[in-house]
Order: sequence, then C-alpha cells, then structure tokens
Amino acid sequence: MSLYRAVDANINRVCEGIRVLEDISRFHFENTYTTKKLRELRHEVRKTFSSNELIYSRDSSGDVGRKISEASTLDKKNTVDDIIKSNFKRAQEGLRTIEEILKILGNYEIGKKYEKLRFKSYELEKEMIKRKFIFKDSIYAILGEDFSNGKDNITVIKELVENGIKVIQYREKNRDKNYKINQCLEIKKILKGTDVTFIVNDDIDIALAANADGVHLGQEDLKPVVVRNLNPNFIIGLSTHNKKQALEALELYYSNVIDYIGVGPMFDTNTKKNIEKSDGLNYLKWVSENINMPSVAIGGIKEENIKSVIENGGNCVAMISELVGASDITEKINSIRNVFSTSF
Ligand code: TZP
Ligand code: MG
Repeated sequence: MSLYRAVDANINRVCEGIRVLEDISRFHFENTYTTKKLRELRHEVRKTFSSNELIYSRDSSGDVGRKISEASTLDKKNTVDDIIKSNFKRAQEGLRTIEEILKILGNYEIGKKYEKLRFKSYELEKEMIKRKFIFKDSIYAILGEDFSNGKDNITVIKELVENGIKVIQYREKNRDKNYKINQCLEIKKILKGTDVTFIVNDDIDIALAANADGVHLGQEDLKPVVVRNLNPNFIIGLSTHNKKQALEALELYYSNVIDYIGVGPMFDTNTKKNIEKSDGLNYLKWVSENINMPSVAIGGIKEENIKSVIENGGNCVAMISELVGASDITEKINSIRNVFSTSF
C-alpha cells in the first residue's frame, strides 16, 4: 500500500532530523542531557512502528519528490540556531504525517503514540533553544565560602548539582584571583556534561577564562554593553534596586545587552556589605507587573519568607546564606521546593 511508503519515508526523515540535533547537542553544546533525550526520542520513533509493509513499500528511486528536493535551495542555513529550528520542524512535520496516516491504516493506537512523540519533541525544542538557562520557578544558588560553615565551594557545588539545582553563581568577595580562577576551572569540570548554568559574579576576566555561561554585574561594575561586546553568548545579569534602574535595564534587555536582572534586596541581609536599599517586596511586585524580562529576587530570602516573595511576583529566587549555610543542604532544598512547588 503506497501510504506505507509515506510512513517509511517519514520515519527516516524524522530520525535524520533528530540525529542532526543530537550531534549539535553533543559536539556543539556538549550537553549530555539533551543529547540523551534526543537519542531516546530517535529510538522511540524507530521502534514504535515497524512492519514488513514498510520495507516492501520502500522505493526511493521512484519517489517523485526526490528530484524536487535535490534541486531545491530552500534548505540553506546560516547559523546553528537555523539548523536547530529547521530540524525540529522537519521532525515534527514528519511525526504529524506518520500519526495521521497510521490512524487511517487501522493503527490508531500507534498513531497516538507518534502524536505523543511529537509533543515530546516540542518540549525538547524549548529545552534546546533556551540556552540552558531556566528562570521560571527556579532556585538560583549563589556560592560564598564566608557563609558556608567552613565548607569549600567545590563541596557545596557538588551537593547543589546532586540536588538538581540548575543555576549557580560563583561569588567570592575576599579571595584573590588565582584562588577564584582555580575554583572556577574545577567547577567547570564538575559541570561538564550537565545542564547547569554557571554564572560568575563581578569578575569578567575569570568568567571568560573559565568559559562560564555568563556574568552577574552590579550597578558599579563594568558597563553591561562593554561585557556584551566581549562575549556575545554570555548570559549577563544586572543587579537593580529601584524603578529607575529597572527601566534602564529593560532598555538594555531590549537591545540584547543583558539577559536578566537581579531585584533586591528583598529583606535585611548581612551577606552583602554596603548594600543599596530597595523597597523590597513592593519593588518586586512593581517589577513583576511592569518590567517584562527575566528577573531574580535576592537578599535575605529564607525558607520562611519565600512564600511572600512568590506572592509578590517572584519566580526565580536567589539565595546565599540560606542555602550554602544550611547544615543539611539537601534537606533545605527539599523544604524550599515544597513551599515553592518546583523541581528546579
Ligand atoms: N545582592 C543583593 S542582596 C545580596 C546580594 C548579592 C546578598 C544575598 O545573600 P543572602 O544570604 O541570600 O541574603
Ligand atoms: Mg558585583
């Protein structure tokens, strides 16, 4: 039956598309997480429907579409993003064809399975294009040996990663550069192959040398536009403490200079010296209603007050002492997640 030819051709097309994405994920992003997910998806596409009909129906030399496809230049691509987009499209369109045809060939249930795979591919697409950074409903952990009860940053970061924390910032105010770069290089090794985003506070030189995912800047640090020019791929965060700074930051976000803002301090904290005050939760609420860009609430956030942060529009919360200073970090993360109902 000729329609089996279409199913056969589309299983191949979908698998080819996913294979391209897998290789981008593996060799370009070095991301074991998405590579693994894509490989699983490809195997599922292959094994969900196999029948002799498919092999008997195969006739690529007689395919009327082949000549059209070989002559076409519509598939020209310029960037990695183009490759990602077009290959997800290819996989999704193919899955849709398989699904529809199987449903009318008396394989309704298998058609439904392909529908599920198509939805899986939409999820994966989101994962792959968001540059690994997850802001929504997420804990943003910040390291600091002055606050971690004698534990060094390496020990702490291992615990954070084991507990599924996805965004981690390196912040050391009282250490020399060599100490910091050595730790950051070690951290990069630990994070290799994970989907954890690694941000360095203040030190652009260290962020560049350690090949971190980004930097977090204060109002007094090097101007974000200078940093953006140093690395177009950095995730750049900027601390803000009032409406004026947030509005300026929004302009920077629109012009692709920064990627997110810090909003705070929410509450009193002893962790940061010479802190610029903010209107706390009121400021956060205003930001959540007026500043349409990713933001991270920070400053004195604890398990007990996190609910109020969420109620005032916070969805990503940064913590230093509450996390790294916890006597049991695993337990602390779990109880925070209970309040926050997040798995990140
Ligand atoms: N920026 C504003 S408040 C703050 C920073 C870095 C300190 C946050 O630390 P903690 O221990 O979570 O209050
Ligand atoms: Mg700073």
